[in-house]
Amino acid sequence: MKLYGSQTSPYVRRIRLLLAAQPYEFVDMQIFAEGDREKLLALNPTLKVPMFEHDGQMVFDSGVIYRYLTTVLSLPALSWYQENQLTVINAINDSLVTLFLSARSGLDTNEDRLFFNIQKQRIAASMFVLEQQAQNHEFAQWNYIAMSLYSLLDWVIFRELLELDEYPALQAFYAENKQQAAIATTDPRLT
Ligand SMILES: N[C@@H](CCC(=O)N[C@@H](CS)C(=O)NCC(=O)O)C(=O)O
Repeated sequence: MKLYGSQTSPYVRRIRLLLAAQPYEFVDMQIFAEGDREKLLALNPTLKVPMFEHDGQMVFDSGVIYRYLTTVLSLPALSWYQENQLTVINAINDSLVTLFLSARSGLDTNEDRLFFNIQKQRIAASMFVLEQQAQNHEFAQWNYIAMSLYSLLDWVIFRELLELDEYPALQAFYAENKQQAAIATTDPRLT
């Protein structure tokens, strides 16, 4: 089993947390640096991480990798409710990546622009829903959904993308799970 990714990516981290007890090779790539970008392009035309290689099969996208691993590792399939939770987590993650890359491209994301405003509206609405679910203790089990949520929150803190003051239940979830397996070794601050 071989996982291609980067130390900072929250999408990669959720798979690393899932594989915490498994032997696998981690290929740490600098996806925006020239050499690794060529390697990435040769392996995956979407130019995104993570990718997963097993038994001569290459699998793209964290969600598809999870589905692949449900078979290989006999993990439980996600319920439709959990699928929706993951979609909400991914919506925040994707919009934050979009804003992050916009800022890195020299754009002022504080400008009153439709493109930036819809990302921010999606992030706020989705964070509100996750906060309510955390208040209802819906992330009490350390499963793939909780791992995905933790990876998102820690990346938000690491990159200073959002203030978490308005989300006390999500902060409590974050604090409660700091000691889980592979959290320390997958910390994005280790870059
Ligand atoms: N839907 C993908 C999203 C993966 C993704 O956006 N990864 C980011 C790193 S956090 C990436 O590779 N970004 C490169 C880019 O957007 O060019 C998944 O779940 O794996």
